[in-house]
Amino acid sequence: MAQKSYSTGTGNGGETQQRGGEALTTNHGIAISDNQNSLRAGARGPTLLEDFVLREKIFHFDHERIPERIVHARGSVAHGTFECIDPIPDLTRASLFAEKGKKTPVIVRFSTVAGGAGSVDTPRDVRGFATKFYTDEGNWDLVGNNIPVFFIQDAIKFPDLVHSVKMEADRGYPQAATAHDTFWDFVSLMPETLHTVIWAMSDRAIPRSFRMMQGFGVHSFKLVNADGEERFVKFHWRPRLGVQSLVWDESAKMQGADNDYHRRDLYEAIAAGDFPEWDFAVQVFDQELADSLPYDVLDATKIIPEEVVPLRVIGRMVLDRNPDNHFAENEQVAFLPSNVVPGIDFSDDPLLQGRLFSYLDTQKSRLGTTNFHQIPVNAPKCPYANMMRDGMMQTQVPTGRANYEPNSLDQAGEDPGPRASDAGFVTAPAAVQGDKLRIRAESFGDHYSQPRLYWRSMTENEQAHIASAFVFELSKVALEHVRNRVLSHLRNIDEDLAARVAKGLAMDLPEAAKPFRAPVDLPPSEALSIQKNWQAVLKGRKVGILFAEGSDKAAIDRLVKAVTDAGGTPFTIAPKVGGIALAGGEMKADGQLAGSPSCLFDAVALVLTEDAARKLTRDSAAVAFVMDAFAHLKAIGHDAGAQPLLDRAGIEPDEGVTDLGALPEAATRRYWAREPKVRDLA
Ligand code: HDE
Repeated sequence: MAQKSYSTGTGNGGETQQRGGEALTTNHGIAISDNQNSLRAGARGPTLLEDFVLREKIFHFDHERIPERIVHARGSVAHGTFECIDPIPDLTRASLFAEKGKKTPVIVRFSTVAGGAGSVDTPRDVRGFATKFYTDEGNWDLVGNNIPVFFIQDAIKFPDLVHSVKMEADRGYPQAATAHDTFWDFVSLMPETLHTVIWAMSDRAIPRSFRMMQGFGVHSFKLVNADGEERFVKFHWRPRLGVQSLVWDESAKMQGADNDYHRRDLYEAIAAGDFPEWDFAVQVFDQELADSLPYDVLDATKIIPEEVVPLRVIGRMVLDRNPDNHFAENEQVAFLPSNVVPGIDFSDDPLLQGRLFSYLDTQKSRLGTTNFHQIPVNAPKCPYANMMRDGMMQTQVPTGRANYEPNSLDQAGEDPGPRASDAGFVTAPAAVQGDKLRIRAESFGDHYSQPRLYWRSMTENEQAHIASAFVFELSKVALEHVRNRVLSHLRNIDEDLAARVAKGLAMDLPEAAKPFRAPVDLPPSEALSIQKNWQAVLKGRKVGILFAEGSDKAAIDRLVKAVTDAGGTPFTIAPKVGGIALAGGEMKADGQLAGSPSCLFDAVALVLTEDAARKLTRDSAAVAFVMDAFAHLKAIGHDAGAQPLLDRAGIEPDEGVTDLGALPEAATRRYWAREPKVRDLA
């Protein structure tokens, strides 16, 4: 029997479509009569080599996988639209920013960095935030991260950084984790990593959702207007739901409960019409301001705090369409920082300059051909034409003989092909002079002031998370000299941080490392703290409602409605999913208790009779459900019947433990003040 839906080549230049209900054929269009049995000699005899249907099917299957990305292998994509809300023609000639209301289609790929394509979604890691804008002047790829700085200053260190963080070369573990010898060895020897490392040890590296992450272009780029005037710019995405993160124990438990937590979260939100949105903002500054700063704007390990150069919101992005096919849109999408449109230009940041080569190069190894731009997800949505020809998997059929330029074929009445135009991309002219040297600028030499700025911008609780993350990671480092060296750097960031980490490791503090440039005290930036900028909304958050036999159906219905009305997503959980008799009717649950631990929800409700609660005190999944919700600093709403289960889980009442009516409001927050009761932080 034929499959319901399958892909067919249309024979018109490689375009494929999904169609249904038509004849199943081979890749060469021969109709297949039987897709269940191979061709054999006799009913129980050997299979025949002649079976082209079998051979083609297995041949194709054998080659279905392509190399995964060397970094950012695990990612999730969504389509959407960028809209210009505050045009900036005075700053850039880029057409996507020219008019208020102008819309540009986009695809965004969010990713982890260190893990393989099949690894988990919630390790401690930087997240990629790569956007391809299909502008009417060609594709612009803003290939950013959710952390505004990077580990290294020069592209030549990238292979070393990545080798050190990936699973160790001999043993092949750990997967998707920085907590091991080689990563911290590299960090301890390269103090330029420390700013990004302190961000990675903070809650930024355990995001609650892709929908709740900021995005940063990281490097200084340039904007160039129609008069050729140029300014520096840094690009920022700001999630409308605010930045939200997990707590560490929760993120670790999620890895067991749902490998695909972030991918599922994004897909389900879009499928439900709950489209994630971001503001797009620029930080624009000129050379004079750059020269006045105590750090170098070409150094990708530095931020420019919002308090120094404010953000100007110029656009918004909505992601409203899920991919139709994971391979075609996620595995095959190719982002290139070298894709810029007229009006956007590169700075001399040595990390950016190296990236301009790497991403084009890697596509040949991953997608196998220089014609990767013809893959539908990568092709520009505006016309494109040039004299580049042929190559593996060429799918276009250019006509005529104009495959060189200049030519005068038009004088013979032939099509001369495309020509360069005045409207084309012009590199912003810059005077460059200097000796050819393999050297790092001295202005890149302060590695401690900005990590100190970050540390001092955090709440007390956020600082405790950072110190505890250092303790956790370094506790997994077996090489004592490496731990010592990391501690010696932490002293230059902040003595209190260093002392707390040393105490957490039960180690003595070593001498402070000798800095190349002595750190200075930069003013803290409120904008960097997640907790100080928390948006108390239920929109985008999920509430797990546990019920069991005999629960009050009306109370569950009321809660489901209240959560939905407030923009949240209710999810009902019971020991059995198929339908349970309740007071007031029968009810099916969305998930079974054993497969729906509370780490998957932002808040939980317990709607239980006393009898059922008593019974659940003997079910470790139910006890852990409540204990973990409390330990993960979540709101717990409950009725009177749930008390035996709360007692068994050792719940001490606080402002996050409420009755069912107060839960929708309480569920908009996390209860950080509870943390010292449930965890011994560094
Ligand atoms: Fe990347 N990076 N990177 N990177 N990067 C890749 O390109 C590289 C850097 C980032 O979802 C690779 O197509 C070098 C900074 C994202 O497909 C590779 C250097 C930032 C993604 C590569 C950097 C990023 C990548 C692997 C130092 C934030 C995923 C596959 C000079 C601004 C894109 C690929 C996607 C992917 C090289 C540093 C972000 C190997 C050499 C800084 C979001 O080419």
